[in-house]
Amino acid sequence: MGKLQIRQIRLQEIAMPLKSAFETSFGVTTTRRVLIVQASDGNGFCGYGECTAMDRPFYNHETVDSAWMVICRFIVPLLKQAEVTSADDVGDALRAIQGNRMAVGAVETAIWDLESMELDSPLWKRLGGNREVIDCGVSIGLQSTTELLVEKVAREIASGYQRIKIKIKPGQDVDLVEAVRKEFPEITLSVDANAAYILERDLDLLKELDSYDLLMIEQPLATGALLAHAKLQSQLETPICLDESITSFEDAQQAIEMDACRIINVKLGRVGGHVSAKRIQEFAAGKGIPVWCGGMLETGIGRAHNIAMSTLPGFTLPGDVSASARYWETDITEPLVEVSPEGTIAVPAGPGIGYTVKEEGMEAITVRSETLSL
Ligand code: OSB
Ligand code: MG
Repeated sequence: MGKLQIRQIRLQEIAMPLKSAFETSFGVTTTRRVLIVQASDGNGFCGYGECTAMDRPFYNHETVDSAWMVICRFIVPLLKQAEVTSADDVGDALRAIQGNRMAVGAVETAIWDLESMELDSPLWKRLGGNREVIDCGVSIGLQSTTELLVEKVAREIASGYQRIKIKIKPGQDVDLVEAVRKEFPEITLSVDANAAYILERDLDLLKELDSYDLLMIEQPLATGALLAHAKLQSQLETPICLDESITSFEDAQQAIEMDACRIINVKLGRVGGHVSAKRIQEFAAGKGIPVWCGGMLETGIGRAHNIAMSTLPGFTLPGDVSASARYWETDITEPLVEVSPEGTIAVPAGPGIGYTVKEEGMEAITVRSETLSL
């Protein structure tokens, strides 16, 4: 292993308008505020990571602002103190930090990219990936009408995506699933509630979803409600997939052992970076639990890290990693992340994340920046 030296961490907040608003049970996103982390070694190499925190604490407790503060005030000083010399050790160096996994993950993933660039090696290979194409699905937000939703589903199926996920919330659930199923009886379909249901109130409704041959029901109940998810799973045929609830290896272990889920959505940010994600997928695979890569409306940088993670052997279901052009008029990396007519992404062959960051393009949409020396 090369001796890594981290000399500088640069934070940049950019504003990226989405092509179309993305609505979930917790709210609407029209512009993505994104915190990008750049780690440099002082020898001309740098690596990039993306903080997946949103601007409001509605998906989880983190925000762009909280992550910014945690990185400046706690992560950088701890890294300095620990004199980290490999990307593998970053998580350990930061273990005193409770929660704030998206802040940690942004820095950890940037350092993985940096180290891979120094070693002139593709990140996905260094992580232990074993596939050169990944399978893709799409996540479709809540729409103003059911007809519009059905149209959107048709468009994504025509593009080749292998799995369609639609967002649901109380009042917009069984009817949407019914309409999509009626039009597309054969597609691989799942739903994502983003924690909007309550077991005691909504059990009958959730049981109704069982009759639509869904691949999974993602995060129906509250983030902390592992026990309630286990109770629900015992009354459903459809596998429950946990997203928000899984913030660490321990969460994954506990959820699997208590049968609170039968599938896991792994998000790099939510679990704190590549080492944690790798451990989770390995444990899940050992228990026969499939995992897939979730998305947080990432720019090309986060997308590239997601692609690298998705090459790990446990990622056996299509993820929410889809084409840049679905979200952005112009992305900050090149080439664009593109999806084949078969619904796959070819894993890049170049070193690091394998995509080039367009620094001038990023500068033009930068809202604030800060550079910290180590
Ligand atoms: O729950 O998976 C989710 C977007 C923002 C926050 C949470 C979620 C999502 C998505 C979109 O479903 C995934 C993507 O296309 O990036
Ligand atoms: Mg989700």
